[in-house]
Amino acid sequence: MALLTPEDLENINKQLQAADSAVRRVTGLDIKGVCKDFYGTTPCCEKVGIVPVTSGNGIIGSFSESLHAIAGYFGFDSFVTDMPDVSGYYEAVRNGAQIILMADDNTFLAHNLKNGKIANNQPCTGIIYAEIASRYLKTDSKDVLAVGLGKVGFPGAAHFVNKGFRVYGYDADRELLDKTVSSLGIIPFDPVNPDNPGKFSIIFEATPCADTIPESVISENCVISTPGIPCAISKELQRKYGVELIMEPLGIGTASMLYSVL
Ligand code: NAI
Ligand code: 2YC
Ligand code: MG
Repeated sequence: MALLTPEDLENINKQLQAADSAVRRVTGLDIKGVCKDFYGTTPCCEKVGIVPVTSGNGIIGSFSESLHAIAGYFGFDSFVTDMPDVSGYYEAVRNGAQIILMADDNTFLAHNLKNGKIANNQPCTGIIYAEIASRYLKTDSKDVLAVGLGKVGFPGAAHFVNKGFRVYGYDADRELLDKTVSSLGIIPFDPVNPDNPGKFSIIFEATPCADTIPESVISENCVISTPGIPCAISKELQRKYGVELIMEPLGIGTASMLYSVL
């Protein structure tokens, strides 16, 4: 499980603002607008209780504080409990939290105690990054390259399929790629196969590796929507092709979770 580091979360507000500007350029809406339109929900004074969790690798420096800043950025009233774990959960409920946010090493959840809705960060992240890319205003292409088909990538690829895109998928795990091809009906991407489209205007990446997008598939002004950490392309390639990069370590996925449980 690729865990966030405090370095990933530095200047989270600045990272969120930069991502919001990119989302606006790509879709015409800000992150809030995409979430509102996609989920059909609007926040109305739900209080968010953020509970630090000490299990496994333990508390990640600035993770809870980053969630507090992210919740505030999207207009939610939130607080981080003084206590972690079970005591923290109790403290959150006693202090009026309607939505609980908490994460161990495997699951990051949002749970709305009032309506019972619950969300998992991995599918919520894959789906919202795919939704943003699917709204790219500057292309009418319905071809998408999806690299990385795991817990975040698979739901993202499935979302593109559900929206009627032709998805070319690639994953380093051959067995996983074969399973995804048969379950989603996507086309296995092979960089050297002449039948595959050469270049894409919409690329989605969700891997824990850097530089996973080959230069050969990058078209001028394409959108690369990638929750994957570290970044899927170099700054040099981003500049060379005028790539619109949608990439942020935690906030876009968290907004997707919150809007999905309202
Ligand atoms: P996962 O391990 O379930 O899936 C990753 C997939 O990428 C695997 O199937 C693996 O075979 C594949 N892969 C690895 N290297 C590859 C390469 N060079 N080329 C093609 N495929 C390759 O991991 P998960 O949970 O889906 O997370 C993916 C990434 O997204 C991680 O870096 C994680 O930290 C990040 N993440 C980011 C979030 C955000 O809000 N930005 C939220 C959640 C996860
Ligand atoms: O500080 C805490 O409460 C820790 N227990 C938080 C652990 C989060 C572990 N998960 C991750 O780092 C990744 C993130 C990208 C979001 C989902 N998984
Ligand atoms: Mg994010």
